[in-house]
Parts: sequence; C-alpha cells; structure tokens
Amino acid sequence: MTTTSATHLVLMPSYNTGPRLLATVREALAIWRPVWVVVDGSTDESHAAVEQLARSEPGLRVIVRPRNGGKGSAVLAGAEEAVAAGFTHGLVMDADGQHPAGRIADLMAASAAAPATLILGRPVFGPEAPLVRLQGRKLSVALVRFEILGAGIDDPLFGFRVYPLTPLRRVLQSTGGGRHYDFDAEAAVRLVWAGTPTLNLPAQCRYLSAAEGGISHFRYVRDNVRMVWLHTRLIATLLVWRWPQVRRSRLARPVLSCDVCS
Ligand SMILES: Nc1nc2c(ncn2[C@@H]2O[C@H](COP(=O)(O)OP(=O)(O)O)[C@@H](O)[C@H]2O)c(=O)[nH]1
Ligand SMILES: [Mg+2]
Repeated sequence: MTTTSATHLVLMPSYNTGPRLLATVREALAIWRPVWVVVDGSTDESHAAVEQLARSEPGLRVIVRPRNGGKGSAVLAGAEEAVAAGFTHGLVMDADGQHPAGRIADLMAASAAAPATLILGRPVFGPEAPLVRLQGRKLSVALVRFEILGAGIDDPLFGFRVYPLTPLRRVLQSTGGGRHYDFDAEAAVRLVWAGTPTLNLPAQCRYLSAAEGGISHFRYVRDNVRMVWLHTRLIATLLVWRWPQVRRSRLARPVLSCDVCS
C-alpha cells in the first residue's frame, strides 16, 4: 500500500544512473508519495523515461538541473524546493537501487515519531559488497566518531536517511563543503554539532552487478582526496573553536531507541 504524505517526501538525487533510475523510482512510488527526483546535469537521458512517467503520475516530480553540481548540491536544491512547497522532512535515497525501498515506510514512521531527529540507515551488506569499500568505511566511521565525540552516527557514508529539512538547509548553507560525495558525512556531523538527535536503523545495502544495471560514479582518487579534505576541515573546525560547544551538546544528546527497528 502506498502512503501519501504532505510533510515527508522521498528525494532522489540522480546523475547518469541509466535504466536503474526508472526501476528505483517505481519501487519508491509503490511505497511512498511524493517522490522527487533531482536530475543533476545528467547526460545519459536516463531521466526521459521518468519525466514521461511524471506526466501521468502526480506523486512524482522531476527537477532537472542543467549542470552537474554533485550529490550534495542536488539534495540541497531539492530540499530548498521541498521546504518552499511545505514539506518538513525528506528521505534521501540513491537512484541506483542500492537502498531498500521496502524500508522507506519504517524510516518515515521513525521520523514522524521524532521529528527533530535525523534518522540514519545503518547498512547491512550482502556478500557481494566490495571489500575495498567495506574497509574504507572503517576509517570514516572512526574519524566521525572522533568528530562528534562519541557514538551517534553508525555509518557516515550510507545515504539512506530522513533529514529534518530546515536544519539540513541551515547546516549546508553554513559551509561551502558537502556538495559532492562529502555530503553524507558532512551533513550528519554538522547536524549532530547543531544538537540534532540521531537514530540509526538497519537497512540492506545492495551492490548491483553491471549486468543488473549497477553503476557508480565514485572515483577512488578524486573522491578519496575529497574525503581526506572533508575530515581535515571538520577536525580543524572541531579543535580550533567547536570543541566546548560540541562537548556540551554531546553531554545533552538523548539516546533514542525505537520499536520500528527490525
Ligand atoms: N545529483 C547527483 N547525484 C549524484 C552525483 N554523483 C552521484 N550521485 C547520486 O548519488 C547516489 C550515489 O552515487 P553512486 O555513484 O551510486 O555512489 P556509490 O553508491 O557510493 O558508488 C546515486 O543516486 C547517484 O545518482 C552527482 O554528481 N550529482
Ligand atoms: Mg550507488
């Protein structure tokens, strides 16, 4: 059964996603409406089929940005429009089928029950997950734990999340970073710094083979350099002037539990 919401929407950034885009949009629409796709200067025409579907599907909106600006800037553009349209929360999910549409309703329910909270997916990987990506995460997890002075963000790289949109806009507008692949980690850390409570819920993360339409635009050198720069900036900011305030909000941070976890 599909839920239609006036407060919570699905936001899907997409860049040259190929045929998986239409399939992922259909999977999300089967669970939730509205679904907004932010096409970020794609050149592969993958959005043509989704635009076609939007003509007969009022729960679907396609925002096309003429130039590629990166995942974070696409999410921010979608968030701005969503707030202007009266939405308060956005579930961000990848357009390529890696995130489980079947968990949308549970994450949305958790968000509705705790509207000030950032709801984070905690990835459950299958045997097909590349070892190099799993190993790489461990360093990010450790760095982010240091940056927020403790627990709260189980996986800083997994982008399947429900954001309270106004705090998200505020923290992104406060920095020029977080516009590309650094978005997921930077947004989560800055939201925690701003005092946002977090709740981590398990969600399957699939790695699709090329034959299944799996596609990634992650470039190991370019994007790892970006991640090194991100953590350098965050740690420098923490040490130079954020430490006392982050420590105070750390001590005040509630520990949440949830009955919709499974
Ligand atoms: N809007 C936008 N989305 C992007 C960009 N790069 C990646 N994405 C989207 O971000 C999500 C994650 O990217 P992906 O390449 O699958 O990264 P991976 O899953 O970490 O390998 C997908 O939904 C992509 O379509 C970009 O430059 N702009
Ligand atoms: Mg992906």
